Amino acid sequence: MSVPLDIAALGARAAAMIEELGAISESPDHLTRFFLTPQHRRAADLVATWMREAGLDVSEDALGTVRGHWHPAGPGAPRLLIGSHIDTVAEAGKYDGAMGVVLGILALGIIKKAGLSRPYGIDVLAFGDEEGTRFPTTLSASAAVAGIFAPASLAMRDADGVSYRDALIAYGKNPDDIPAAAYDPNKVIAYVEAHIEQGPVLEADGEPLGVVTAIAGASRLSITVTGEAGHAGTVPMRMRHDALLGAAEMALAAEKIAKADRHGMVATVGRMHIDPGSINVIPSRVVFTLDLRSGSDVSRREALERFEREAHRIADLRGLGVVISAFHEVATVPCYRDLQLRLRNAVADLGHPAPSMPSGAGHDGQAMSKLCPVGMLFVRCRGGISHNPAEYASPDDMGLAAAALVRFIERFQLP
Ligand code: HGY
Ligand code: MN
Ligand code: MN
Ligand code: MN
Repeated sequence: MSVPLDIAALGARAAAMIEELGAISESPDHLTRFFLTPQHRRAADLVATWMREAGLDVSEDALGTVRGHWHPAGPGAPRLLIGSHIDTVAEAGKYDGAMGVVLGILALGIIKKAGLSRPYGIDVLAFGDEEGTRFPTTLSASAAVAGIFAPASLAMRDADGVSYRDALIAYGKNPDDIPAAAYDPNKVIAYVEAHIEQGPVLEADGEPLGVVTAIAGASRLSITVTGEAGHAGTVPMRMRHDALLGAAEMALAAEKIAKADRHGMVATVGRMHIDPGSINVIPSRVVFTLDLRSGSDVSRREALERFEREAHRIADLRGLGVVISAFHEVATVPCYRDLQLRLRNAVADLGHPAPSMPSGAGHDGQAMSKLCPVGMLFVRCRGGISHNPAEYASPDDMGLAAAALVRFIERFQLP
C-alpha cells in the first residue's frame, strides 16, 4: 500500500523551506554561503531543526555535515543515504544543493510518519563543502563521509589566508575526528541525491524529472602568468610583456580546445586576479582559474595536455612566464544502473517517464561513489539557469521529486 501523498502541498512546503534556507547568506543582496562560515552554521542549525521536526535523530560530524537518522531496524542495520549540500557558489541560486537536502528531509518525514518499517535505516545528509568555493578543494565533506578525505586539504587557505584547519577549529570541530566521519562501507547500501538539473534538457523535453546516468569529471587548474610591469603611456606595444594579454590569449585557447572537442567539453575561466592592478600599469602578474569538464575523462586529459602546450607557446612568444597547477581533478562517475531503474520506477508510479541524462555539473555523488552505489534524480530547471540568482524550480516539480523519493523508499527492498 502506497503512502497517500499531497504533491501540491509537498511542493509548497519544499518551496517555503528553500526560501527560508536561501535567505541565510553573507550578503543581503545575493545568496553566498561558504563552508565553515557563520552562515554555514546558521543553515546547518536550520536543517537540523527540520530534521528533528521530521522525527529524525540528528548528529553532526567533524566536517559539519548534518545527519538526520531514521533507524527502524536499530543503529547497526545497513542504511540508505540521501543527501546533498548546503554550501553555495558566490551569488548563487537557492536550489543548487539545498533542494536535495529539503526533499530528503520531507520524504523521510513522510516515511517515518506513515509508520513504515524496513530492515535498513536511512540517513539524510547535508554536506557543507560541495562547491569548493572557499578553499581550493571540492566535495571535501562528502569525501570525509566516504572515507577518502585528503588530509592535505587542511593546509589549504581561503582568499583571506585562513587555513581549512583553523576554520574547522573555529567552527568548533577537531580535525583529529575526521576519520570517524566515515561510514563503514559494509553498512551502506546506496547514496541517492535529488538535485536541480542546472541545465535546459528536462525543460526542453517537457519533463519534470530525469534520472542521471553519469556525473561528468572535472579538472580545476590555477594558471600564473608573469610578465613585466611598465608605464601604460610609454612602453611601445611591441616591447611589452603584458601578463594580462597573455592570460587572455590562453583563456581563448582553452575555449577553442573545448569547442573542438566531441564529448561536450566545457571550459570556464571563473576567476582572474591582476597585479599590480593600477589603471596605468602594464600587468606584471595574472593568476586565473580554469574549470575543464567533459563526458570523457580521456578527452579531458588530452585537452589538459593540449592547453598546457598552448599556454607555454603563447608565453614564449610574448616573453612571459607561465606556471600551471592542476589542483583538483574528479573523474566521471557512472550512476548505478539498479538505482537508475528504481528511481525511474518510482517516478513512473507518479505517471512520468523520467528520461535518462548525464550530469555536466559535479555532485557529491562523485565522492560518495567511493563508498557505495550512487543514484541521482534531476528536477527541471527553468531556462537551465543555475549558479545564478535567477535559478528556479517549480513547487509542483519539487513536490513530484519528494513524492518520487517516498515511492523510491517504499519500493526499496534490500538487494
Ligand atoms: O561545479 C559544479 O559542477 C558543482 O556545482 N559543484
Ligand atoms: Mn553548484
Ligand atoms: Mn550542487
Ligand atoms: Mn593583488
